[in-house]
Amino acid sequence: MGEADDSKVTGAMALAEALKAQGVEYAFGIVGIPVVEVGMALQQAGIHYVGMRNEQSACYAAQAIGYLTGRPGVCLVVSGPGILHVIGGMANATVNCWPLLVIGGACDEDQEGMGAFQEYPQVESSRLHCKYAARIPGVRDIPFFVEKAVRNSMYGRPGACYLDLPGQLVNKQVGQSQLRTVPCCPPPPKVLADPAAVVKATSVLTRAQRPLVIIGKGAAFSRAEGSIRQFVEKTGLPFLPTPMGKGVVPDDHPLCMSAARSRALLQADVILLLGARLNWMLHFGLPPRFNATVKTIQVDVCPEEMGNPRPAEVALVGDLDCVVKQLNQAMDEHHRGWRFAAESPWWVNLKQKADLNRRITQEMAQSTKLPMNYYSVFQNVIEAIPPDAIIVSEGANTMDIGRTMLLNRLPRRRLDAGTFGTMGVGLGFAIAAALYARDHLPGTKVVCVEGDSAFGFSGMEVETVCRYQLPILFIVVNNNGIYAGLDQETWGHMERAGTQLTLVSPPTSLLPNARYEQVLAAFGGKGYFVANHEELRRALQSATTDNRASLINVMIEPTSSRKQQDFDWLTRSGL
Ligand SMILES: Cc1ncc(C[n+]2csc(CCOP(=O)(O)OP(=O)(O)O)c2C)c(N)n1
Ligand SMILES: *[C@@H]1O[C@H](CO)[C@@H](O)[C@H](O)[C@H]1NC(C)=O
Ligand SMILES: *[C@@H]1O[C@H](CO)[C@@H](O)[C@H](O)[C@H]1NC(C)=O
Ligand SMILES: [Mg+2]
Repeated sequence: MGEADDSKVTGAMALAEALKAQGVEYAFGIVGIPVVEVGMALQQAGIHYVGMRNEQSACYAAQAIGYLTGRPGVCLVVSGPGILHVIGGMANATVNCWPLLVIGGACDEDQEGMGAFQEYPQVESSRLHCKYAARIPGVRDIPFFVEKAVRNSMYGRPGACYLDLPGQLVNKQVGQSQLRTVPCCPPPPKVLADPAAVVKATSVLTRAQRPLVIIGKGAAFSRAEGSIRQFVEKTGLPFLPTPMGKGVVPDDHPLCMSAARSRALLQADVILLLGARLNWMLHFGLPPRFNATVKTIQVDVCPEEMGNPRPAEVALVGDLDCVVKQLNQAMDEHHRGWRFAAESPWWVNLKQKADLNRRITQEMAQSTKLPMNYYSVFQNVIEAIPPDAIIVSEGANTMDIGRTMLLNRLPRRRLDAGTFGTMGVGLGFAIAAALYARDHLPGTKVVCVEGDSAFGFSGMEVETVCRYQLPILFIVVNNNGIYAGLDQETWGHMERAGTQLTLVSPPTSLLPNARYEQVLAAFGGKGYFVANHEELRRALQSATTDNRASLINVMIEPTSSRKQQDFDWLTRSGL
């Protein structure tokens, strides 16, 4: 091709084409100097661009897309403050092991060190929070860096990657033929576990008196639902999902022992961890929540996770789905016909405890007392929403009780505050889930269950939801506060006493009876304010069939809480 007919491309166009070539489907962000043209170029390249109202939400949406599709979503932000606003999101994606690519505009390089507009050490700031961070040196290098960042975000343990785009590159033109060409990186290569360790795992498991399988979100991410279901059904072993492992095997499967979670963890003698880490969510695998002598069989894609934080009896490194297939095969070869006895003392013990816990929960769920409690609200929600809905949730009680009450029957249908326990992720996750549902799972409803405090972190994203016509159903479980609030009357006494509210109102309290549904209504969505079960049922019936976004603001007892727990769950303060 001659110099004369070598068509020119800008940095923005080269970036968009490179992302498209790497299989990126969605980008979320907020534009400004110097990335406005990048946003437009993304759309020209056929990548869905969603303009959000806060970079954090954009970053959460992009990482949820990474989890749902297996390839990273892009988060596009401006320099300086834009980058600082996504650091939390990058950290989150890395803590959660979700692929994500953040692209930040940067000041022009010839102004660096001079106090340029929004100048900030962006690559350095990102580095701690992601797997790979680099500045793109020139337009011709863009395809190389994009492929490397996309590949790094997915390979090994997934996480966030960051690319810095100096402003002068955005509109700089080069001939198309000058771009370094890089093919689309394939999905991560699959790794198998050591065959001898696989055989050892089956012999440890089959000798166990009180075995337990824990299914984590690593299993959901690697799409291991088929092999895991086969494994638990073949072996008849009890299993527990972690919050985002819910649905890999249905929550209402007879082998699911979520209702006896504490007992199962405490008394198990062998635990098979499938893509679940022994972090705070699993109480580190240590006493008092576990038996000190429990043996663990770890299955994880990340070798560094092995033996963390306690030695593993068997360490199986590899792709979750591949390793579980290996386990299935080893069971057939070495323990053909073996099945953990359904009449064993362990099963009897677990079922007794699960039945007892279910009865207590059912009693609270059937309560007709007003104001409503969490359990009776969720009972109505689960009866009204489609069984295959994607459920997004955040809050404290709202999320914890919702994990128990809102069942998932399919994998990757629950997104919540996860490993990092971050408030503010819900709206971004819901927006990503709604786009994913629209394009990949048509007809699937997205239900976003928010505590009233949690909703406040990113509530203005409801404008984004209405702008892109995403038919999300929001349910705000409103107890007037963080963990608990005050009722209107008590608040009123305080106000009328003319006291300085900043000195006396509890730090956990929020404005009583706040009308969150009106926020959505302001942008054309449908809001409902409900204070009793009948109103809730009617609102759910109407909202689940509505093609608009809806928000049901559900007033509950301000001091409603969880059923009595055997162990405190991060509640040292007693709140
Ligand atoms: C970014 C962030 N800031 C603060 C917190 C502390 N925090 C934990 S849960 C929570 C909100 C809980 O209240 P709500 O969402 O109303 O749920 P509820 O327990 O009242 O149902 C807060 C602020 C957090 N987890 N993340
Ligand atoms: C821990 O396990 C051992 C061996 O299975 C058992 O003897 C012991 O009673 C268990 N301890 C607790 C606290 O359950
Ligand atoms: C990070 O993403 C996870 C997904 O597991 C989410 O649950 C969590 O709240 C997020 N945390 C932050 C800091 O964004
Ligand atoms: Mg609350």
